[in-house]
Amino acid sequence: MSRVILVSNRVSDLRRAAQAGGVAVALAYVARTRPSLWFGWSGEIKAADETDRVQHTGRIVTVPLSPTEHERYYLGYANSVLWPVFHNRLDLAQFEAGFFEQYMGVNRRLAALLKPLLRPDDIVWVHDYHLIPLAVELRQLGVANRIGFYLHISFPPWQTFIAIPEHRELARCLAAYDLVGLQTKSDVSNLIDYFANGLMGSVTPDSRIRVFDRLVSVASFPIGIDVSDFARPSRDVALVQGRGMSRIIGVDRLDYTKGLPQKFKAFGQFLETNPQYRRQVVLTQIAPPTRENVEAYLGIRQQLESLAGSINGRFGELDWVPIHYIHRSTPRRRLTAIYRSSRIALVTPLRDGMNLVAKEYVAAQDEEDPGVLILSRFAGAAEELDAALIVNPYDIPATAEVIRTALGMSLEDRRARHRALMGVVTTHDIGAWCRSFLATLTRVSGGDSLAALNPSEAISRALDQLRQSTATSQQPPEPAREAAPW
Ligand code: GDG
Repeated sequence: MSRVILVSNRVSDLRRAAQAGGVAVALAYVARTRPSLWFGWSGEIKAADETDRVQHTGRIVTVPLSPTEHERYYLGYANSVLWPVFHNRLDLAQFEAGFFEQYMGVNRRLAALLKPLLRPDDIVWVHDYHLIPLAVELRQLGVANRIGFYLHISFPPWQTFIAIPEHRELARCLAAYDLVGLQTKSDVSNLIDYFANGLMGSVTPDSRIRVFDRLVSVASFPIGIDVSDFARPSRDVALVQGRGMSRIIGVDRLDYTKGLPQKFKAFGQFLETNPQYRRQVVLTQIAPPTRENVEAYLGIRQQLESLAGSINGRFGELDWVPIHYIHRSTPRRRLTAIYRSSRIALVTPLRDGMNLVAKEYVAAQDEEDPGVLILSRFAGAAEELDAALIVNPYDIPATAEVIRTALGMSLEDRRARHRALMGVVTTHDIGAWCRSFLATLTRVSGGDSLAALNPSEAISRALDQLRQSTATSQQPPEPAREAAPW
């Protein structure tokens, strides 16, 4: 079995329990179950002349960032340009001079540090938006290995993507991969639309996309979870469920994409319009801190604390606090128990690549008496988990109404929905995700076409549209900015 070289912004300590954050959780599984090497940023910031010191700890290899790299690459281009734009928040994007150059520069430096560690048969698997240019940089250094890319966040509609001044360079970087994996079919359609409308890409007869004289395969690989992590009954259930009280659980990094203010408002509205449920229900929101140095995150904590305060002040009693808001990370073992003892999971991001919490909640339920998943239509997970109660998180009164529906749902209905959801979560688990990405990468880099791999109907449709639009379009392409020669 070939070694998999995982490359991601951060790496996890494999000896410690998984950290908050979907990418860390997923890659820790791959690293534990395959011959692998995991390469990424150590989380340290060191003086520029110390940043080339690579640290090996078993199968983990890390490098530090310099203060400028941290500011302009990590806080800057990755988290103040790509993260907001890919989540449709152009209003929060900060297109500042110097960010993109550092972004390319860090990727160049990481590629040079990674290259000596590679063996000819290794599969290189690059993860997420921080590292889009890594393959271009590796190819420039002569690396001929199979290289795949997986984007954990959603890919935006093409009109949003072209707002990034360097969108063509990013596309050129994507095209250097043998395979680009996305979470959902609609992400794939968005990327194909962009290649067609933004770049005049064309489709080859074997369903690859030709852009910048490269052939790239694009497909969806919805990420899953390790079901066995959540399926074991937990011993401390009694500790987390108040007697006669129904718990609604939310677990989200404190991020503006997660729709937390809308969730609190919907819960407040539910209490307002359903007085019979007061003293019967609590909303427990676990919201560990994240990226607190990024400007756009400054207001969100204050906004949530103020909303929780005003809802608790308005409805709370001496013996009942409606919202439990916990701004700390919770141990993973404890999360399972909390999921299992919660009547409802309220998973209402405004935009989310997938959302693993939705799947974890399903896996943790008691099949005899399962809880109800309320899921945003804007989470990638909604494409697969259609047996959940699907909501538009912007529609606060409707979400409040769905909370009432969930609390009143019959045991029979809950069991039927849970069976359907569990079927998806079990079939498309983390192992299936990993196997199917790596198998597809191996096949497409060996010359097999995606068509031979039986792409879904939605992707075939998007490819057909691309074929048609490239056949009829007369518009000249936008002039290239500084082209990366490879
Ligand atoms: C990105 C994409 C995509 C959360 N709080 C605690 C904790 N967590 C764990 C959860 C879950 C993970 O972190 C969060 O994963 P999500 O998928 O919900 O969200 P992101 O972090 O935004 O992940 C996302 C994902 O990548 C994977 O591709 O689904 O769309 O944005 O596993 O359980 N874990 C512990 N304590 C906490 O307080 N132990």
